[in-house]
Amino acid sequence: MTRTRKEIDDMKRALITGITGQDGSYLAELLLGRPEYEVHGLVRRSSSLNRQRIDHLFRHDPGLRDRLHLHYADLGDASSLSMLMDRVRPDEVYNLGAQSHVRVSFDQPLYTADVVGLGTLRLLEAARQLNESKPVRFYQASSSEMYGAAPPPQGPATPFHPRSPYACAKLYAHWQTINYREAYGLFACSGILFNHESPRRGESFVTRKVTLGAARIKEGLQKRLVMGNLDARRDWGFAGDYVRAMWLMLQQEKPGDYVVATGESHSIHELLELAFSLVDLDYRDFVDFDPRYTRPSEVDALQGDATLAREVLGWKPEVDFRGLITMMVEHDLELARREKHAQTYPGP
Ligand code: NDP
Ligand code: GDR
Repeated sequence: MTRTRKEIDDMKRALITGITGQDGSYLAELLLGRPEYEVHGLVRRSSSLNRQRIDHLFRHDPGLRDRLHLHYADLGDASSLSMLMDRVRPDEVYNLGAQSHVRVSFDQPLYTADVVGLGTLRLLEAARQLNESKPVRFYQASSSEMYGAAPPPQGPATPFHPRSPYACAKLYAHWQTINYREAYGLFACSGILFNHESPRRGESFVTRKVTLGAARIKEGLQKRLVMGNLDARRDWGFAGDYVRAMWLMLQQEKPGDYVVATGESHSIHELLELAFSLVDLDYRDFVDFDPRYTRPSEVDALQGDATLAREVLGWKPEVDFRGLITMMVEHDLELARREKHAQTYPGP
């Protein structure tokens, strides 16, 4: 599709770090669904391609393909971020890139601090420099993990008490984002998002591990599911709903920080109960405990208060806990059935 000069001048350019991740893929979809956006994604080099979550955007619709561009860079490499910022000159930057696994952050604390904490600072610096010649808006993916040990419900007035190297690094990035707003007048927002999931969730996070496990056990592809602490409680929403809140934050007149959550909390027991009941099984017959999946310091209970997001952004979640887990189990059943079929198919 050829665009006129005016249409090109009116285009908004968004830069997304973490575009190959769960949230990055939904956010890219949301922005490309709006004709005024051109989307630029930061990807890091790996020995084999890791773009399953965004492949469909390139495959199906040439109109989308023309407005989606990927660039090699890394949050660990400040010069690559400055070059990227200069080349793209984005109107909006969404910083979603991270070593995002809490348990892994105990095994790799320095790497996590570097990518999550300093990586954000590197990107903020590049954005600050661009902001001197053109206004740029910045979204930081902050996390409910920053509340950590603070008892629920957690909202904007709750004091932070991080409980992992990941959470400490996110808190550093959170305060840097606020400081760039206060010190340099950068339009910088921090979204404190509670857990959000989807069929695109990484397989080692608890919801996906459970929905995949239930589906594979049902289809006879797996016998047992080995888990950690089942008493923890989380406020789980749908990632597709949560990226809408990110976008809304950058469309406001003034920058601000918002909690994004459903306000409902469930234990891992309840998650297992629901997922296995959806495939007519009782989880107690299949789940084992292994301390490998516990954390040296745990976040016991999260339940967010998203009043501000509701009142100022007009945001509310569309998918509830049951709807979310049903969506994920159905998706994973389909995957398991395909895998089973591939195993038994005798070939042409
Ligand atoms: P994912 O783990 O699915 O995606 C993380 C993304 O970051 C991937 O695209 C990954 O690339 C990229 N990445 C990792 N390391 C680097 C690096 N050194 N340089 C550049 N990119 C890198 O996370 P989610 O989509 O679930 O989360 C998005 C963001 O929101 C993260 O910052 C996360 O910490 C935060 N968050 C998530 C919540 C949730 O419940 N999902 C809740 C609150 C905050 P690659 O594909 O190459 O690995
Ligand atoms: P979390 O998500 O740590 O909240 O961080 P995760 O799904 O990993 O854990 C949630 C809770 O489940 C318990 N748990 C297990 N977790 C995993 N991964 N595997 C298990 O086998 C298991 N058994 C029990 C955990 O102990 C924990 O209490 C996610 C990430 O997306 C972060 O990037 C994000 O910032 C926060 O959500 C909000």
